[in-house]
Amino acid sequence: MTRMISTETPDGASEEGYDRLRRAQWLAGRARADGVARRDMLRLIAAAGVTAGAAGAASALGAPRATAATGAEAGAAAAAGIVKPLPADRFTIRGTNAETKFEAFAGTPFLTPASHFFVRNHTATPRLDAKTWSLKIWGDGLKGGGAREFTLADLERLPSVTRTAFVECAGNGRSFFTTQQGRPASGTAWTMGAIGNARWRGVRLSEVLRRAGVSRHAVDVLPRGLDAEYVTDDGTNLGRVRRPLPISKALDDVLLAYEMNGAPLPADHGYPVRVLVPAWVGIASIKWVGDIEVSAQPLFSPWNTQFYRLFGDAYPPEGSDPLTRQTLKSAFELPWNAAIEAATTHHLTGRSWSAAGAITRVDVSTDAGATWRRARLKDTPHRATWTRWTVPWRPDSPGPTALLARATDTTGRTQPETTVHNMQGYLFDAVVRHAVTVV
Ligand SMILES: Nc1nc2c(c(=O)[nH]1)N[C@H]1C(S)=C(S)[C@@H](COP(=O)(O)O)O[C@H]1N2
Ligand SMILES: [Mo]
Repeated sequence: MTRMISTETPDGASEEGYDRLRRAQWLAGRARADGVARRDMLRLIAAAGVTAGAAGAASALGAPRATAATGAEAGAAAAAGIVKPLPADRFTIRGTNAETKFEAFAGTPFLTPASHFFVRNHTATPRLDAKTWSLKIWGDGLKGGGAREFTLADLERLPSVTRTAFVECAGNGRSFFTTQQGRPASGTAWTMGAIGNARWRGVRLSEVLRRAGVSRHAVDVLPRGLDAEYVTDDGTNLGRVRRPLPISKALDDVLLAYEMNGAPLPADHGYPVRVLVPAWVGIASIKWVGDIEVSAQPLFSPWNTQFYRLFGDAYPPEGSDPLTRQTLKSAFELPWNAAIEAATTHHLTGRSWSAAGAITRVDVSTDAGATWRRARLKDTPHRATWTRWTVPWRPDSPGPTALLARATDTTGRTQPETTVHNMQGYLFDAVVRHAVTVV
């Protein structure tokens, strides 16, 4: 029997309701799921609360074969499709992606410079011309059904807002499912560097939707990237990267960002405009957005059906609800297996972050978890950004040990010792045992 693990988000209940309603609507022929395999939809509708008749058929189908891009087998020579330089002391190339080495954050301030910001590309960075770029808002969720186009100049003329937030891949930390918990997960083998924290400037999506004439019948919006169509390892073309957002979220705190840290967005991070959904899984922040469908019908895409749900022993066969918020994590700004000199005082540094609340404390152990002490926080903590911290350490005896950092946030949640496994390795939030050697 499977056991349902609910996600920790306080708004989990409403997301669950939202998703159940969407699946029921799909069954009734009232939701669209372009590009989503029918077997994936059947699997999803086996969830409690959706018509019982479909459940039998659906339960015979296993969780999907995960097809996300895997690792860096090809070696670090080519990060095919990334434009910016990727020096080896700063980035680890993983297929079409580049992970920031966490130790490379040591030299960076609170805001991550574009030169150090990780890149997650399903295919390749497109070279777009801001002069000819425009954003098309269309769909039957607009009054009168007519489409509206906005140039970059149009967006820049609208009232702007700035917001500091991390962008973090839902699979950040995935490799620790293998190395620390002994159960592999499919997908890019990130350590902890699939995150960056920046100050984004742009226009509220709600502002643009209002000007486009969003109607009260709109239920979902579907931003879509201008990068190439994504073909999975088994050759299935999933179309262009896109993921629906409920209209309630779209009208809340979502930005159409055209600046990152006071400069135009770099090519690799979505130039000229990306969606920015603070605190949510990175996939929600669609780069190089070219159009946004506003729909009066519920929408699905492969990025909220076969990907970005939790599948595995602890979850129902149809998977969890689609992922929304990121979780709670910490990391040391040190290389793995760093050599640390004995009988010298070191100032260990690291960062902790939470999507659900501000960090309230970080406890550090330098003896593999036997004893703990509190780190000094260097930033005023806020939700959806990170907080830098430091702790002094004077190791005496040479030999291997593990450094642990364990954060707590304002919701009262503390990082656990282990994360319940899921097949695609999302939302790893356990305390990492960072191997070092005292020499
Ligand atoms: N158009 C488009 N948007 C995208 C992606 C993509 O491949 N194409 N990758 C997503 C994923 S999975 C993540 S984690 C973030 C990464 O943002 P970054 O590359 O700016 O760090 O972008 C998201 N937006
Ligand atoms: Mo991601």
